[in-house]
Amino acid sequence: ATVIRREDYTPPAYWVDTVELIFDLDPAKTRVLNRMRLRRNPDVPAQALRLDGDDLNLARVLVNGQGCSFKMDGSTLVLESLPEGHEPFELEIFTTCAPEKNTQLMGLYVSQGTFFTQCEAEGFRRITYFLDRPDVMASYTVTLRADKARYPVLLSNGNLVESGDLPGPGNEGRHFAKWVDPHKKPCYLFALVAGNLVAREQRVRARSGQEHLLQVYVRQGDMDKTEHAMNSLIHSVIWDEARFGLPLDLERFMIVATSDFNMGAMENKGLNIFNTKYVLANSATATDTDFANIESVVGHEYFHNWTGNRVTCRDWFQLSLKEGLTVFRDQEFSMDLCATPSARAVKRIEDVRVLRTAQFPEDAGPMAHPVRPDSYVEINNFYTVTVYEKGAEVVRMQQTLVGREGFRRGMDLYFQRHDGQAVTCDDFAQAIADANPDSDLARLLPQFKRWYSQAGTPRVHASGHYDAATQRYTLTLSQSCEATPGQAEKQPFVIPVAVGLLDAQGQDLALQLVGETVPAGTTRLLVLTEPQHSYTFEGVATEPVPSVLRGFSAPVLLDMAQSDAHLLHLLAHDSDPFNRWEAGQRLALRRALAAIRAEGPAPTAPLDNAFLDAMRSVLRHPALDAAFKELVLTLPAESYIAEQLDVVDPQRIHAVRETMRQQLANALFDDWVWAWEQHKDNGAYRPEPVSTGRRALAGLALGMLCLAARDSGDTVWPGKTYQRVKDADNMTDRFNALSALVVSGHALARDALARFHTLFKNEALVLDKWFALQAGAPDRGGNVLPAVRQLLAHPDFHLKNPNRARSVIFSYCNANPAAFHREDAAGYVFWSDRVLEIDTFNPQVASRLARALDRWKKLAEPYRSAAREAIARVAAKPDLSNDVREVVTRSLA
Ligand code: B3K
Ligand code: ZN
Repeated sequence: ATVIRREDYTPPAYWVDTVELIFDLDPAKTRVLNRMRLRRNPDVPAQALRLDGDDLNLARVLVNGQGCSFKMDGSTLVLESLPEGHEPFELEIFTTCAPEKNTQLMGLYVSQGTFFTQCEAEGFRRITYFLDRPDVMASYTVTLRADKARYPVLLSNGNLVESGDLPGPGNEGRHFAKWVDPHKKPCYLFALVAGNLVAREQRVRARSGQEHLLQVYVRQGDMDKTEHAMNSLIHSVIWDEARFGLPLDLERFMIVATSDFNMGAMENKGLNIFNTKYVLANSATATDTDFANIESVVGHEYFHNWTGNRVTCRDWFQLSLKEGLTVFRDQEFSMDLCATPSARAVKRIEDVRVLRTAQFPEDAGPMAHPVRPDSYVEINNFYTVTVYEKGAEVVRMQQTLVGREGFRRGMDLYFQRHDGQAVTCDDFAQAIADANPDSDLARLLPQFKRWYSQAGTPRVHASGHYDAATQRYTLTLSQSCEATPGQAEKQPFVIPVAVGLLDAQGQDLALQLVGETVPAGTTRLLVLTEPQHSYTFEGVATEPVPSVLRGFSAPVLLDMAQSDAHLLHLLAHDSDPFNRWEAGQRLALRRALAAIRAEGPAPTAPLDNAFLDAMRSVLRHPALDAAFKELVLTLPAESYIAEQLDVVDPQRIHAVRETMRQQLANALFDDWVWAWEQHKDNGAYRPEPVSTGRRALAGLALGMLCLAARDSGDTVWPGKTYQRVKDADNMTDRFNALSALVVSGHALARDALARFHTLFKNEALVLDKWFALQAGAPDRGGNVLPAVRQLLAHPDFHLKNPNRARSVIFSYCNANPAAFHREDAAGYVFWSDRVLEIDTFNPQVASRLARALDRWKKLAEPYRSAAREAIARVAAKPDLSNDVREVVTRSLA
């Protein structure tokens, strides 16, 4: 396997101006005629044309209509004797491929009798020979030909210009459709779909007056689950015009759902292809979380139309140029759709929670890489939380530094400069800075860009000092960042730290830095650029309580010696909802860590009355939203707790957290009853933030009541919960009730699971939840692994379907630490078997699973050695995919 390096980038030796593709679609043998107009790139020394290919059967190559000599270099097609000079020439390549044998789900494949494509990052080479790199942008004309009865719907990018029955002998029952994409694009945005599908349609009129046709294509029978996706799409179109002035640039915009998909969705120009999980929803089958995810993924793919498609990446190292920016955009979209500041804050907290529980560990582990990586073996391994979520934070910091309006100006300039181009992360940051010449970003740009080049999560240490005599408060911030693979030394980052000070009544102080004549606001943005800097506020009458890193203004670890009293004060009063939530998390974390570190058996009551009272006050608070309460009352995840420890004993962490949950359940019993009664009824189901929050809190309460019942032997609450499984009128409430029984391990769980399965046996996405719940259930004496093995043998289990594989195997290996990390190492053996098995047919899914043991070096014995052995066992297989090989090699390094 070769290492690809960013510094080795050179422009392509040839440009492809136009591509004409003709497909004769057949699951066993699809014929592809690819007619291109190419010309030599005058800026590059003359050289052979090297076209990427993978798993293709080559039948014919013609240059300007004449046969021509070629050779193969591995799977690369090499043409040495092409016309000299810079005149365009025509190259015609005829290949075949076998879509029904394509289990990788990259390139052209068949899912439930329908043809789909997935080309990003390097799948187009599995369809035809091509310069498969994002900086080669061409105009596409695509003709699809297929059996009309089996494939009545034929779709590709752009506009439909012609369709009809195919004439002539041999074409009986066959038809065709011809599509022209008016926009140039890199080949990774190519797509086709052919099958028996139906569409929900909606016409919308843009500000310019132009009409557009929006379509959501699904299988017959799924139409009743398309309304929310369509609404999300309409909102996306409106939002991108309103917030960024970016209109839809096509007559028609299509979304197509498939149940076999490696990831969430794909932004192919005008023809987005989606995992059904992010399209199909109605109140009976989808939870509030599903509805929210659909909204943000539909938004995300739509927003790519400008950030990714109109302006694309020069090379794959620049992936975050489109992904970080588009995640930022979808986060802002979901926030802007919130009616209240509180709902916005809840969304922000959820996003930060993902960053901290998934990206921070990545940044501290063997796969750590900068937002703009320097090298890769397999690019598909770099569609990571670092490139996506940390990348989004890096864009967010730019917005923070130049302000919301300044950021809009920067985006305008970015499109003015780069529309139609393939560019770099530098080009993006430069545009934002150039549009805001007086900003801190412009002043600090080279240093700011270290966020793109340096891996690792910076640590900010904060300490405050109050001087009563001078009525001054000094906050000292310092920064550091641990070494990551290949980067021993780190230079200081530009870290925007939003700070507030609370008085003894919990009110925000007006803040005045020394040297200023008047106070300016209650939240100040301190921009830390040095290793250490002190900021002094004056006119501070009494010792304040600092609220540091409000809104999580930078993706850093914050170290601060905060007393319980200060944290309780923040939890009770902070006007910044993020830090208010964070104070509760810190109080809980502190108690968890103390119990984990304590000598001897884990303490039976890690939570003190001060903490429990504070939690009760939040739960009963008359003014706080239910959604926010649910976040505060949820303890930090086991994986998040693990990250705070140098040596990780997953069993101990689990035991302590479970004890804390039990204590919270018992001590607040009456309050949980109250919370349940107050929030359980919400009228007709609507997936909007207020009732979503109420359902979440009711669900948490029910879970707690079932836990409490387990301790007390009470049967009333499990009984009520079972009743809820039976008669809930929406999936959120039903699934929360089912989870409460399963998680508390109540005897009724068995029956409830069976009943649930019977009800939803024909709903694939609901069955995924059913599988995932069982594979993710709390371990009781090692019972989960045997249950997981049984689930794999269940008639509804299909290993080759990524969603189903993830629902069982990932839920167990990646999301159930105490069940997975077993003293007998059986979890690891199971993991290595599945990685090896899946790698034989779908390397991308296998490679994701391979990362379940990323953090093995932190594990306590006997886990550590056993984990290492399991990884070595995977690595020992000689014919691993590049995908898995890269992950296990880095893990063992
Ligand atoms: N751009 C695609 C991801 C493609 C993943 C390729 N392994 C989806 C997205 O980020 O919108
Ligand atoms: Zn994306």
